Amino acid sequence: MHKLNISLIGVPMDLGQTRRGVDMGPSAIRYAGAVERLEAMGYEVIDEGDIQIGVSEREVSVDTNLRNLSAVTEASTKLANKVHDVVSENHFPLVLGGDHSIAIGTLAGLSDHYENLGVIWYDAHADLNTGDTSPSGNIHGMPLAVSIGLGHEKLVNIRDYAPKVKPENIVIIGARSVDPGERELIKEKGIKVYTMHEIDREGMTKVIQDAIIYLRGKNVDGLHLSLDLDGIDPLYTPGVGTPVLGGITYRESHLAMEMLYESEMITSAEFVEVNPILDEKNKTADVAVALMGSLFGEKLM
Ligand code: EXY
Ligand code: MN
Ligand code: MN
Ligand code: MN
Repeated sequence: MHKLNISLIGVPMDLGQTRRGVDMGPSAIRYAGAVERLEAMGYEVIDEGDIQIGVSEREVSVDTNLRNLSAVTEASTKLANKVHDVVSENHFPLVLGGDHSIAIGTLAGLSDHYENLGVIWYDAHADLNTGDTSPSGNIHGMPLAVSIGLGHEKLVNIRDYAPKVKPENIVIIGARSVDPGERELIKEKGIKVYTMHEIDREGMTKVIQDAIIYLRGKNVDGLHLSLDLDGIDPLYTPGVGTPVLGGITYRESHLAMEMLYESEMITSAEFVEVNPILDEKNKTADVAVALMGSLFGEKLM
């Protein structure tokens, strides 16, 4: 990652799931020193402020089981337009969530800048549900499906094009809670997944090396990192809405970020699902900021 100016975009979104507090994620991450950390490394950081999020719908929609569909669509569209503008200015978009439904907007704003965008999805979950397979109706379990063109047409067609990403350009890292419908889709679409099994067995070094070789082989011309803090073990990141035991360690995550920096492939990133109400002394936001340091090239010596 060359020293592009970084545009920080906050997305105080909690409508993609049902737990309160994740809308305070951007504040918690700023409070943990994101801007200062990156500036200390020599980057120019432009804090673009927060995307305005509407309120959830009062009435339950009759034609869909997706919660808060209109409000999520509206916010995703605003975010997509903002991300699009930031990339047009040749800035690096660094998006702060908010629940993971925001990735719908981020990817919609990014993808038409690239011929062949790649995505690394660092997460305990696959986020590949559609309205038909979702056990919850929560849109934060759906953004990756939406980005490959599957799901509600309102979400799929944000910025009037679809799909945003090719399934073969996606690498999921850290998966350990995958629903049956998601598992089928992974097989059907040939999505590359490194579960906790591969991380335990081969180690994070091999997993990231392989992921980089795989994505280079796909000739991606941009690479987005979508980092859900629940990918990491809740021991280190307790402030998330859907924690799953047995996750990636803090050190493995730093190593992953350092190797991604060294690859010089990352062109955008988002850090999502930080929920300060569920957290212990802003620990999860602190981890997010520490990992940002490694992703942007901070050295120990
Ligand atoms: N797979 C479950 C669902 O769709 O409801 C849980 C999704 C959690 C999504 C978190 C943010 O990554
Ligand atoms: Mn500029
Ligand atoms: Mn997620
Ligand atoms: Mn998750």
